[in-house]
Amino acid sequence: MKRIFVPVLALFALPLALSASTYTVELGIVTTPNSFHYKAAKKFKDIVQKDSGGDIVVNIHHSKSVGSETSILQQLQLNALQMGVITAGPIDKFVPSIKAIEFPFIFDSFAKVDKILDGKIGQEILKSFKSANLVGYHFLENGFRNITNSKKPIHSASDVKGLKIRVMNSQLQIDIWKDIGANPTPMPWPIYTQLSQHVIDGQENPLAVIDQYKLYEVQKYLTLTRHVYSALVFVGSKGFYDSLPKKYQELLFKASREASIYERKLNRDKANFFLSDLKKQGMIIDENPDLASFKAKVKPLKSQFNGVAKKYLEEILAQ
Ligand code: EAX
Repeated sequence: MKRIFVPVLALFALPLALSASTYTVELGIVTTPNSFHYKAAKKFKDIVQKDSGGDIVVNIHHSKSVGSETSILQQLQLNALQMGVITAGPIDKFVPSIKAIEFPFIFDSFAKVDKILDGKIGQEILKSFKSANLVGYHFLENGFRNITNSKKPIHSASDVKGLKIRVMNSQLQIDIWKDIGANPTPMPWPIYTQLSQHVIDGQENPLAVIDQYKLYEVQKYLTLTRHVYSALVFVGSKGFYDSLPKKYQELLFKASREASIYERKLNRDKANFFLSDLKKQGMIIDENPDLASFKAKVKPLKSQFNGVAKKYLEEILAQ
């Protein structure tokens, strides 16, 4: 039966698929379908396909099936992929000015986050993606990052001393954890295996990521440091963008904006759920760490900033 039906189906399906759409967007993310990255990508896909009447098809490649975030960015530069939902951290190798929003302890509320990211500084950073042969479409949200580890409770910066911490592939993130006193190693996400095999003692991520990746199985201690606000970005290939008619260029911006607004709300609405679930899973949580001790350690990092990143950082700090 199969031998007869498969070729017949294929004959019908192929010309249909070819005639139905003019453009294909291959979209890469490193996280699994239960992540916020995926939910945003799915929303983007739905809007683009619907509003283009099927003329643009979006294929989502999740769970690192097309490589790490750094590799996705390189593939976007070459138009080997057309879109990605990427964490701001590893983007700073491509777009240095984004470091300004990844500096520790600069955001004390979502209101300030939205004001900066959707305001002049955010818009200028997104525009500067062009210089890296990329398109910065819109900011969305990973969340405030918190430290976890398998060794001991962390209350103040001195407790971090000597711990092997995985960080994102970003010199700024390495420097932050060096200055706090840890022994940081950059690694691409995901890192469950390295944690379970004790190649590293700890890591830092938003509560949603910690919970969705079941890091409570391999990390006993969680400290609500909220040290870095972790933005995600809808990033695209500039080559692909330039090849599109204007109406579709505008559609990609519109779909990114709508998917970002949708995802930020979803993420924020669920914040309490993740904290209570991590408690339920048995993590030992310090909800009131000595943040002053962490802030004191990272303060000197400001002097390493120069150029536009320095200008943005000063403007953010002044607000
Ligand atoms: O969601 O690499 C990381 O730590 C990022 O936060 C990643 O997006 C996981």
